[in-house]
Amino acid sequence: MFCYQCQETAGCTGCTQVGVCGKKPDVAAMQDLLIYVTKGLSAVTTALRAQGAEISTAINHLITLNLFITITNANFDKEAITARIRATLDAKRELLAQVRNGETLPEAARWEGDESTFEEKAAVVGVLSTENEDVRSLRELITYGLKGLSAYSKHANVLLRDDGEVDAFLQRALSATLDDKLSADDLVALTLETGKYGVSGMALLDGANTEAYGNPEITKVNIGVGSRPGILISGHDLRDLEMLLKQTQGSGVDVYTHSEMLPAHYYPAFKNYPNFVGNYGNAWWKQKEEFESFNGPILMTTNCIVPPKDSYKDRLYTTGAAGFPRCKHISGAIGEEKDFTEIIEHAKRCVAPTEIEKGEIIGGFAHNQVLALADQVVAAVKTGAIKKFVVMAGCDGRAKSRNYYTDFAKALPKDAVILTAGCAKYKYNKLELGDIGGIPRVLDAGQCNDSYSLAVIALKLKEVFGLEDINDLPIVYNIAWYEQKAVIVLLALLHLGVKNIHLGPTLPAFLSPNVAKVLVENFGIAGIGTVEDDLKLFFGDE
Ligand code: FS2
Ligand code: SF4
Repeated sequence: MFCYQCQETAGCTGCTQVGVCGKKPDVAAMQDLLIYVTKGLSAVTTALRAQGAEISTAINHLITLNLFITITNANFDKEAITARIRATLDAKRELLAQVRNGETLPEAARWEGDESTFEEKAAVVGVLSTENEDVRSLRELITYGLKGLSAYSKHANVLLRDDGEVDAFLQRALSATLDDKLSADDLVALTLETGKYGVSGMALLDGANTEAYGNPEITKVNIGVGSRPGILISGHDLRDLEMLLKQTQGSGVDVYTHSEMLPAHYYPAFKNYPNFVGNYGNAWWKQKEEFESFNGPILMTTNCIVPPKDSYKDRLYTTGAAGFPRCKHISGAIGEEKDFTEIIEHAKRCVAPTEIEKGEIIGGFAHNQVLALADQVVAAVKTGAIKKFVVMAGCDGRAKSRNYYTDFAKALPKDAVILTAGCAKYKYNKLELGDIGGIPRVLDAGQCNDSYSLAVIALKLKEVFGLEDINDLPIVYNIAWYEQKAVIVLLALLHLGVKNIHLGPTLPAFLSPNVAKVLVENFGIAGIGTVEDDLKLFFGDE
C-alpha cells in the first residue's frame, strides 16, 4: 500500500505497511481502485456533458459518495468499498455505450473487471502509478481537495440541495487527473479552480444547513451528563442528527454530540428537543477512552473513526459514508427516513454516561451571528481593544506536536481573538481565555465546512474598513490540518486571495519540493515554528 493523504502519514512520507489510522493494505487497495474507477466514470460523464447530455443526480451522488468514502478515517469496510466499485463499473458501462469515440477515453474509463481481478488491478493504479513526482503531487492535491468538496456536497445533497456546476467541475477535474497531456502549469491552474468550487460547495452547504435548521446563534453547550441512558452522535451529518432526535422523542433516551457534531447545538431547530443534552468528550482521536466511558451506543455519521476497542465495538454503529467491519451499518438513501430503532433500543439497555467533564462551552459564531455583532466588533477594532484576529480553524489529531496550538492560544496577547471552525478547536475551547468587552476570545463558527463563515466575516470586515485587499485586514491564519476536508478549505482560502497561511503541525507529505515552492512563492504558505517565534512573526515584539 501507499497512502500519504493525511497529516499523520508514517514518517511524514507515506504509510506503506499499514495506515497510522488503522487502514489495512487490503482496504487501502480497494480504496485506490474505487478512486480509479470513479475517475474513469467521471471521464465518461465529462465526455457526455461535452456531447450535450445531462447527467443524472443519481450518478452525481454516486461519484461524491465514492470520494467521501475514501477520506481518512471514514470507511474501513472492505466489503462495502468493493460493492461501490461494482456499482460504479455497472453505472459506467451503461454510460460509456452512449459516448461517441469512447475508445479515445483514458484507460480508467474503459477498464472492466470482475471481483477476482480487483486486487491485481488495484496494485497498479494507486498514487505511485504517476511517475513524475510533481505531476503526482498536483494530481493528489487536486484529488484530495475534491474528496473534501465531495464531503461537503454530500451533506448538502442529504438536505436535498444540489449544485450541478459543482458536480460537473468535480467530475471534470477528477477526469483531468487521468490526462497525461496536462502540464504542471495546467494542473496548478486546476488546483486553484478547485478552490473556487470549494467556495461554491461550502456556500451550498451553508445555505442548505441554515435553510433547514436556522442560522447558528450564540449558545452555551453543556459538557456534563444527565442520569438517563444516551446515544452519542459523531461526524458531520446534521440530517442524521435530525432524524435521530425525532425518533428518540419520548423514548427515555438522551442524545449527546461528539467532536464535529458539537456545532449542531448552535442551530435553533435542534434547541427544540428536550433530550438533546450536550456535548460529550473531545476531538475524534480521544474516542477510545471516551466511547468506553459513554456507556451507550455511538452513531458515526462520517469520519473520524478510530478502529474501536472490543469493549465497545458492539455499541458502535455507522451510517452514510462511514463504515467499519462488523459494526452495524444503518442504511438509508437520500430523501429516505433512516430507521434508528435498533440504536435506541440498544441505548435503553445501557447505563447513563459516566461524567468526564462539567460545565459549558460557548459557540455559534457563524457569519450571521458575527455580522449581527458587527458594530461591536468593528468598534473594538477601531478603539484598539481587539488588535488581531487569529484564524485557527482546521483539524485536531493525535500528534504531540499539536500541543503547539494549546500553547499558542494560551500565549496570545490578550487583545487577540481566535476565529475557529472544525475539530481544531478542542485544543483550546475549554481554556479560560476570557472576553474583550463581552466578545469571547474564542469565536467558534462551527464545523470545518463553516470555515466558509470565517471567509464571509473576513470579506465583510474588508468592506466595512474600506480595504482593497483581504490581506490588509488585521487577520492572521494559523491553520491545523489533518484530513482532506482541510485541503479544500485551504484551496478555498487561496482562491479568495488569502496569503501567508501557516499550516501545521507539518506540511503535507504529498507536496513535492517543487509544488511546495509554488505555494510558498505565490501564496506565502509556511509551516509553523515555535510558539515564541510564531508570536513574534504574527505580532512583532509588542
Ligand atoms: Fe476533525 Fe475529522 Fe471536520 Fe475533519 S473530526 S479531522 O473529519 O473534517 O474536522
Ligand atoms: Fe496513512 Fe493517513 Fe493514509 Fe491512513 S489516511 S493510511 S494514516 S496517510
